[in-house]
Amino acid sequence: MALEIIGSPRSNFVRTVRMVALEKGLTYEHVPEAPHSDMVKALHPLGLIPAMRHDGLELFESAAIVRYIDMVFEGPKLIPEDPKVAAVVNQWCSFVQTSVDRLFLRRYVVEYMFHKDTAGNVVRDEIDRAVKRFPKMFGVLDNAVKPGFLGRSVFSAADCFMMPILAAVQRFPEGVEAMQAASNLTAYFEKVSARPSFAETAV
Ligand SMILES: N[C@@H](CCC(=O)N[C@@H](CS)C(=O)NCC(=O)O)C(=O)O
Repeated sequence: MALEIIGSPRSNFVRTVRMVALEKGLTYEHVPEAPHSDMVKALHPLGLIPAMRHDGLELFESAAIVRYIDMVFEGPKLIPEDPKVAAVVNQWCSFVQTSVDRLFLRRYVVEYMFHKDTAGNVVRDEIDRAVKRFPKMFGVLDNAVKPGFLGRSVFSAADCFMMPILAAVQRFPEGVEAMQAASNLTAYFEKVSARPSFAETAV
């Protein structure tokens, strides 16, 4: 049975999983379901995306899906076999999936997109609080990509988590400004943007 990746292409975590499949050289079926659709609710207890189906297995949580795809299919290892190297990759995957996603996506991008007052103006309280934390987080990430990729010199699953979030944070002015001030991160973003897995999953 073909690998099915379920979830709207606009979701950063759906994009991560699709990037992983493409980096492995897989042909997969993308089912662009919105969160909380009947299909998604049947696959995820909270109705979140992404979800995956393959060979009788149904999965949710991007980290679990990424690990499954990397383990089961041929192609370059996106989480290396060596335990210490794998631990570092998993560390950065988890950091991006939790702390970076929370700050850049949930407290910034999502607030810009969906938190409006009755007149339709963006409500800035949470955005302004988030932006105050940008220098620290951009500094951490700028340092982490110094080896060439996130936390190391070789492309990995951590980059598949990082890139969609970096693309999203640059949709709004404070994100653009912070990115421009982070020279390593800018060079990293430009370099990884050229990979077909990133270009082909753009919306
Ligand atoms: N920890 C989950 C997070 C999934 C998640 O938050 N997905 C978002 C889209 S990026 C979603 O479905 N949001 C809908 C909602 O929160 O109602 C994972 O890594 O898969």
